[in-house]
Amino acid sequence: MSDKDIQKSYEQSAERMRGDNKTFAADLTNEDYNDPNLHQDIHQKISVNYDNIEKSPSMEKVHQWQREHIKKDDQTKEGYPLNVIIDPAMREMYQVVHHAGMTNVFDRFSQQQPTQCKFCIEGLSCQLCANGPCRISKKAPRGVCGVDAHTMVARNFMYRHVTIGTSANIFHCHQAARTLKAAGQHPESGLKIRDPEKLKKYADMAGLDANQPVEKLAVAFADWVMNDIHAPFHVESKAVEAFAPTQRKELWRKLGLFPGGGYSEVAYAQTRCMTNFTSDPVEFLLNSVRLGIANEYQGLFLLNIIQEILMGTQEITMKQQNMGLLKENMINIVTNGHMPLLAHVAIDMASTDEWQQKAKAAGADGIQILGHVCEGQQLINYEGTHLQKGYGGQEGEWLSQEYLLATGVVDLFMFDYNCTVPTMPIFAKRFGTKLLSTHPVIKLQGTDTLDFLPEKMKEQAAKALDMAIEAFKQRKSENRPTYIPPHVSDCMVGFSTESVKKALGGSFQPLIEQIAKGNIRGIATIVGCTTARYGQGGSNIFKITKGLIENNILVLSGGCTSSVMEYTGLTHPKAADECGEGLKAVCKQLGIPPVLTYGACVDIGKMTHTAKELADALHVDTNKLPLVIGAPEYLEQKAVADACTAVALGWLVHVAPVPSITGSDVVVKTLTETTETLGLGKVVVEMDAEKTVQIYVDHIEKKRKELGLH
Ligand code: XCC
Repeated sequence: MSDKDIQKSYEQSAERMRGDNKTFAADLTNEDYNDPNLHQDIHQKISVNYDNIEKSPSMEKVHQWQREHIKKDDQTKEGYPLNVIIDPAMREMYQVVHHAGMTNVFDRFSQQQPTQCKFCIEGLSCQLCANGPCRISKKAPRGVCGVDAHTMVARNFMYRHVTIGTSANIFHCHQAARTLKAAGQHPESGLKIRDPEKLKKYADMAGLDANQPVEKLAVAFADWVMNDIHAPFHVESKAVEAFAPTQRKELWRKLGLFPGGGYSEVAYAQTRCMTNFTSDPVEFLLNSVRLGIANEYQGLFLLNIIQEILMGTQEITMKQQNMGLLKENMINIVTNGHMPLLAHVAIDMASTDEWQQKAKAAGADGIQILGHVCEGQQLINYEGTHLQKGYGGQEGEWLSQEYLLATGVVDLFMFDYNCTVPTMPIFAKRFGTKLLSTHPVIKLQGTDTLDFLPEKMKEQAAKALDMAIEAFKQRKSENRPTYIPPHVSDCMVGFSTESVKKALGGSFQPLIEQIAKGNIRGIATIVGCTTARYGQGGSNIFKITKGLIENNILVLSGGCTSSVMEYTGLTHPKAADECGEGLKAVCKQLGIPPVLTYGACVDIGKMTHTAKELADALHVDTNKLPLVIGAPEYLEQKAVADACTAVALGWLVHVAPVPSITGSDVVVKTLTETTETLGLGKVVVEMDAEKTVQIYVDHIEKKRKELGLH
């Protein structure tokens, strides 16, 4: 067959499939692609004006405006997106990017309306086999294979959300364990074991000999973790056995939910999703809960422990957040993602006189590394990173990354998985930023990628710093215009099971007493992402959290929600004044804010740990606690896996926007009612902030009653 014949067969297929003899993408232009090589003339074409924007007022006034703004009902389509963007820096930079005509997340959300498909929104579309894609309607109540609406929705839920989210968290844990092993075997790697006591404690719980030399113990514990992750699904997980609450384990065994090795669990679950395999919808949902358990104990929980061993446990302190921390004459490195493993070695190095001198030799005042999204929320919390000279503070949430590059002063943007958007190469090219992926799991078009080699982290970190210095020199030599929005929030950070306990004088008893007295009615963990949706963009998180603290509910946050809490002032001790009387008094007495940031969305592992210790102190199972979980602006698959973790642990979990389950009443009823009757938790979906707060309050009061508290 000649090339011409092959071409012809493609054209004919395209014609058959969509009635046109070329691929659809042939109608798009170079501007519609993210490959930076297609944007040669981007500097001439896109003119950026930093003056033609409405500047945000001082932070104090911004806080006032935010509070008045969310009382009004105007976070919908009219006035979008400036009616949902409540971060003062992002408000400014959105205007810059929008006026320049560059693609950006909020404008893309608008472009996607109203084409977003209602079948997909409800979970009623399937693209698994070649008979499809199938969409369920009254006229066509089954897919071609015969699948009904309930199975389709349940299978989509597990396959598209829970398996991916679970494997991503387990993958993260796996990389952390590799790093811990390298720290034990290769001291020349720049890795340190900053918390050997924690290593001993958890190695001992794992049944290892904790009295061996620390380096050897690190290797043994890392191997133990990796072996458990890689075990078969039909062999019970040792990590779940070692770290999960006793009563929960009994329940999970009874319900057939006790997981085996994490990766194998994901493979098993995905196998069940193949066309014409499992078709019982409830099976998919229970399997999702089982994945939620692996997600926690072979993912979040262990990766948190390992990262604290490497970076040092949290310490409560005041730090700063937002774009105003960028400095025009500094070499600015922003590190993005969720695994600050290379980043923490880079911070160590950037903090040395040697590297600060190199920066000065390049004409800069110095070199600083700032964190962004969840990676940043971890760096701001760990003692081993946030006390360092080369650490510059926290930038923002995932929605702001394109706008961040548009400041023109980010010299290097390095990232691991996830939450680096695909358009970054275009922004990097337009604004002179160097991009560097630090793990091959994430490759962007036209962008350098490092192999993930923990043994070589020192060399790799040096490469990153050198790249940043070169980019800075280039920026200066071209004399490029820049603009840094001057906004900075002061925030109290560093909360974790240990640091909270320490602040309370060594035990959770004082907190339990406040809960028992009713000054604190209960605890809400408000976690996860922010979305670009109408009514969201940070606004929904802020509204709900305000409502909770006014009702004397203490809030723990993690993920991009923490950035929202930071730029709205809720992580400042002054926010105590906005609480109900009981919580206000407790916060004032302890000098803490009513929102305690635990860090990243992956730090949910620490929150569940705190909850477990509270349950232990009260001698009750975890599902008895006056505790609720919420992801008011969930975005991606890990959040859904985390919701399944919460259900496994017996908690009420609220998610918004509504996940794609509303196409099936069996699925909705199972997740929102039946699971609770089994001793598990349940899911709540509600888009209205005030109603959400009421649901939380009612649930907490119900749990208090069951505990005999008034
Ligand atoms: Fe991404 Fe974590 Fe979500 Fe933020 S919270 S949008 S996952 S960066 Ni993790």
